[in-house]
Amino acid sequence: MENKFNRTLVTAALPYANGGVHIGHLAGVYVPADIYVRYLRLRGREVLFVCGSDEHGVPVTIRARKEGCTPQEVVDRYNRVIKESFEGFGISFDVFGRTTSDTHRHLASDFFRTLYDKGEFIEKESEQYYDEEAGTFLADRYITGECPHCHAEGAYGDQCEKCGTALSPTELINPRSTVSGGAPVLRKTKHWYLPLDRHQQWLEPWITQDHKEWRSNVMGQCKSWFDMGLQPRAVSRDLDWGIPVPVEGADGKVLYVWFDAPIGYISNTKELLPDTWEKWWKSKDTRLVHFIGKDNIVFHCIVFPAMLKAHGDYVLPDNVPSNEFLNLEDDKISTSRNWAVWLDEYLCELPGKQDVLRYVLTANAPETKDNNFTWRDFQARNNNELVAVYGNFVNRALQLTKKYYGGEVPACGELTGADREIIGEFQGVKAEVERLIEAFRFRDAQKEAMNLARIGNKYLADSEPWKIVKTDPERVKTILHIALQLVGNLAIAFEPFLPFSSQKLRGMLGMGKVEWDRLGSLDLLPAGHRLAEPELLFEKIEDSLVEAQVQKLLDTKKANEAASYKAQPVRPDIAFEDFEKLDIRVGTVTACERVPKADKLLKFEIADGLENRTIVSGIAKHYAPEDLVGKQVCFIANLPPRKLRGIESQGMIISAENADGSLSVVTVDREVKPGSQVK
Ligand code: B3M
Ligand code: ZN
Repeated sequence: MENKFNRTLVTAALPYANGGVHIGHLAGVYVPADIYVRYLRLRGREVLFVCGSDEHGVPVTIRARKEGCTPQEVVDRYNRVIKESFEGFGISFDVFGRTTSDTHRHLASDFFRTLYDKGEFIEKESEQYYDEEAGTFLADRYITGECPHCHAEGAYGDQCEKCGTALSPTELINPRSTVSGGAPVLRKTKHWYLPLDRHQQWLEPWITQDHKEWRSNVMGQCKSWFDMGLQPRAVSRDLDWGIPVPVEGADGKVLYVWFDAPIGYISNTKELLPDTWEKWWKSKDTRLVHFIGKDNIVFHCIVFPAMLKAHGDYVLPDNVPSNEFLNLEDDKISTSRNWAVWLDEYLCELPGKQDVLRYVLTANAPETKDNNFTWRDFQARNNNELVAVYGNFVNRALQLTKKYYGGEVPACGELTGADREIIGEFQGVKAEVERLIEAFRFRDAQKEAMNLARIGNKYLADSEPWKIVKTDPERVKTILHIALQLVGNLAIAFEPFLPFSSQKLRGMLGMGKVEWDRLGSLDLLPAGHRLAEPELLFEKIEDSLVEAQVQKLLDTKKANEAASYKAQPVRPDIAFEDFEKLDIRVGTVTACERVPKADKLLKFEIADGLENRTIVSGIAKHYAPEDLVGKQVCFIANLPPRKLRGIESQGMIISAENADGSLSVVTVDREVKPGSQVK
C-alpha cells in the first residue's frame, strides 16, 4: 500500500468559528492528527498538515445575532482564539486558513461552477419556512416549536434537544421564527442538489470493498447510509452569510456551509503553496487522510468524495480516521451549556501542562467508543504515569549520573545477560509503535512508549546501581550508560505524543532533535557527552488543583440549571371543596433516622398535637436525618396509611422540588403549636 504514495496530505476538520475549542475537539481530532503528522515528519516523509476555521453557516449568524455584531466580527474573533489554542497545545499545522479568505471564496465558487457546468447538480423547488416580518427564509435552527415526539417546547427545526430526535422544520407543532418571534409561512424556493443517488454505484464498492481497513465505526456509518439508499442533498441555502451561488437567478442564495467547508482543505493548501498546491491534491501518489469527529463521517466519506469525483482531477481520501465522542465528567460536552474544558482557559489556568492533557486525552482516546474525561483521572494519570513512571525514570538516571560522574555519560563496559535482555526489549518497541501509529491506534502506541519508561524503571530497580557503586564501579558505569540511552530513546518515542516534554528532555540531555529511525539505538549519548542540569520533567498535581476544576464545572451546572429552569404549567382548576378535603398540618420532628437498605427513605417521628405519628418520606438523599430533628414540617394528615419497607407511614411530608431535582421540606416561618392546620 505504502509505496504507491510519495506524500501524505493530512487534514483535520475545520472547526466552526462560532466559539472556542475544547478538550473534545482536541481528543477527537487534533491530537491524533498531530501525533500522526509529527511521526511522519520524524520519519522524514513528505507531509502537509492542513486546517483552518470554518467560517460560514448558520451557527455563526446565530452567534452574531445574539451578540449584536456582524458575522465577520464573530469569525475574526474565533479564528484567532482557535488558532491560538491550537498553537498553545503544539498542534503543528503547516497552515491554518479561513473559509472567508479570497482564495477560498474563489476556489469554492469555481468548484461549484464547474459542477454546475458539467450538469452534476439537479435543481429542485421546495417549500420552506419564510419569516414575512423579517423578510427572510429561515434556516432550520431559526425555527422552534413543539416537538412532535416528546412534546417539549423549544425544539429546533432540525432536532429536538430534549428527546434527541432529528426533525424537519415542517414537523414542528406551532412553529415560530426565532428572528421575529412570529409564525413563519411556507414559501417556494429553488435549490441545487448533489444527486448522491447517482454516485452510490461507485461510492459503495470504493468504501466497502477497496477500503476495508477503515475503522469499523466509520465503515458502519457508511454502510447504513448505503443501506438506506443515498438521496440528493441540497448544496445551497437561502441565507445572507456565505459564498454566493455563482449562477444567474440565485440572488440571496449561498453555498451550503458543508459544500464550501471541505473545499477549505484545498484552498488552505493553495493559500500556503500558491504554486505547488496541485501536487498535493491532484497527483495520484498523494495519500489524503482526513481526521474528523464522528458527526462528520458522512460528509467526508460520502459527500466530499462525490464532489471531488464529480469535479474530476482530485485525489480521494485514502483513510478517514474518525473518533467517537469524549464526555466530560460523565456528561455530554456541550457548548451551549458551557459543559466543556475550554482550551484557552486550560492554557491560562494550567500553564506548562499541555503535554499532560495531550497524554491523558490520548490515553483515553475515544478511538472505538465514546470515552470519558474526569479531572480525577487526569490527576491520577499525571501522578501515577507521567510523574511516577516516565519522570521518575528520567530523574533517577540523570540524578545518578550527576552524582557519580558529574553529569558526564559514563563509558559502557561489558554487557551482562540482564543488560542484553533489557536492550532487546526496548529495541522491540520501535516496530510496535510504528505498527500502531500507522494503524491509527494512537492510544496503544502511546502505551508502548510508556512501556519503554517502565522497562527503564525496572532496569534500575533490579540492578540497584546505588547499592554497588562502591563495590563495583565499572558495573555501575555500564548500567547508567544503558539507562541514559534508554532516556534518549524516550525523548524520541514520545516526540509525536508529548512534544513539549521531549523538547525539555532533549535540553536536559544536550541532545538535538533526532530522527525516528534512531529509536532503539544504543549510541544516542556517547561516553563523555555532557548532560545539562536535570530538572523535573513532570510535576505532581495536587488535589486542590483538581478540586478547583471540578468546582468550576459544578458552578457551571448550577448556573445552567438556574438559567434553564421553567416552572411547570399550572394544573387544571379544582373545586374549592376538593381543596378543603385536604388536611395539611404542621408537626415537630422528634426523631428521624434512615430506613435500613432503602437509600432514599427517612423515618420520622412527628409530634402532631394528638397521638403523634410515624411518617416515611423519600428525602434521604437531600438531608442528614439529624439535621431535621426539632424542625417543624408540613404534612398531609388525612392520607390512608401506607406500608413502606414494612413501616406504616401515616401521612406525607411536603417538600418543594428545586430545578436540579433536590428536595427542600416545607416548614413554617414562626414556631406554631404541633398539629396546627395549614389553610
Ligand atoms: N465545521 C463541523 C465541526 O466542526 C464542521 C467541520 C467541517 S470539516 C470540513 O464539527
Ligand atoms: Zn422531542
